[in-house]
Amino acid sequence: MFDKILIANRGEIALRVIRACREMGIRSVAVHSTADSDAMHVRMADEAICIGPPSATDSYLSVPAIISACEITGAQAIHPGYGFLSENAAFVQILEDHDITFIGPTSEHIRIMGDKITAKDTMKALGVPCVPGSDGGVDSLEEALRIGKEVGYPVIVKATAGGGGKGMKVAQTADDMKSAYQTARAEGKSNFGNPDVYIEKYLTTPRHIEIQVFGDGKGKAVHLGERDCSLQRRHQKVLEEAPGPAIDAETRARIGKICADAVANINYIGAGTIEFLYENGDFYFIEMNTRLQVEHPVTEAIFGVDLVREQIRVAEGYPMSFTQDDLEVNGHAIEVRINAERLPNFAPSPGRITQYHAPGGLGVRMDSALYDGYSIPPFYDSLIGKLIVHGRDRPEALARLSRALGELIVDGIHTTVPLFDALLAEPDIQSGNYTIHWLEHWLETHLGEG
Ligand code: MV4
Repeated sequence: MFDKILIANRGEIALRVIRACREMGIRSVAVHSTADSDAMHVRMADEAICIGPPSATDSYLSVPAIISACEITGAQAIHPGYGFLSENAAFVQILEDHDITFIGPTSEHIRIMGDKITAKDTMKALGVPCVPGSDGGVDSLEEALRIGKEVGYPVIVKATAGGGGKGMKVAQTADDMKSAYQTARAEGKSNFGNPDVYIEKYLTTPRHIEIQVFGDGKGKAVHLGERDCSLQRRHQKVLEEAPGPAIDAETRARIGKICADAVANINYIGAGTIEFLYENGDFYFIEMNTRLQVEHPVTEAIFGVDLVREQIRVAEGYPMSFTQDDLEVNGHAIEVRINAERLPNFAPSPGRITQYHAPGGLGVRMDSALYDGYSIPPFYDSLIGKLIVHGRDRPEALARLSRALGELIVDGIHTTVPLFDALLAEPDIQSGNYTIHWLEHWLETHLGEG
């Protein structure tokens, strides 16, 4: 095994990785900006090293700073967490060239999946069902109009390098195509330096269902079912659950096998998520994420596995510790993302935590880097905790979530906790009857958002 791993991240996900390292007898190295000297990941790791000023560009995203920290501390591997450098192919390429192990997929797989046209071509060739649309990129307005006619309106024009909803434009009719095509191209170019776009049939009321996959890099791979992440606001997930309320065991096994076979075929290594839109009983691939995701704990809860431990194992060439036959869904899990944000507008609310009390008890997991007296710096994203509950079934998980939210105390700042109290009172949430547009609509009618 590795004897030392550097964690190129902060907050709750850095703690998540440090905890896995400690259980495996591996020493952990925290890196931090000057704004994070008092952060929990710095305290919890075996060693910590300052890598730069508050701005993430000059610290958590600085490739030279992170590689230097690795060399100074003698860490043999880097776990990137999520965000920051976790899906940066150029960074991973540098590590590959310098014999530092990246705990994650190869730079080639990151590059393929980072370009959505290439990702879709690849998945389609591997037998994964995709949204009908253009075959690859669309290079002219004339071609865009031809494809619009072919697949039928509404269609969506997407930037191949897009993300977070940027570079995505819906054309309801042919009259909208010129503007949608030009705007998507312009946004792709200005935000990501890549004007290439592709076109898909626009699905009006799908769910966002993502399949967790895991590969050993040597042609073996498994799936760990789905997560329903339809509840989003401005392309930020708010609540995630597993299994998906709309997915039965047979459907899970069918799409899961397609996904596991696909990633086995390309010798994919480590954790990955294959994202689908799910409408009228059919799955349509949209993107693949080549990292551990924020919401991975709901999958860990229902399958009883430690995904970070597995990532570390396969990165060093060990086999996965389970096969597909070992993996069985057990109960139901729900995660809510607790952000330092003030309702109704979700304005950032950094500041000093005057009192923090985490909920506990059966089936409750609180992943957070908060502590009494901690000051949340204003420089990073607003996620301050994830509350994950696990029950024997969905009603038990919902009741447990309500109970755990009641125990949670985060004083001194504003948080999104009141949102979850309100959501739990909604019949559609209680019954699992929601699509990707449900939350934005609810926020408009209940908080006057929009
Ligand atoms: C779509 C779509 C409808 N049809 N693609 C949004 C971000 C990016 N990851 C993909 N997105 C969408 N792609 C087709 N062909 C609707 C969305 C979408 C969405 C998807 C998942 C979760 C929330 C969403 C909110 C708005 C739009």
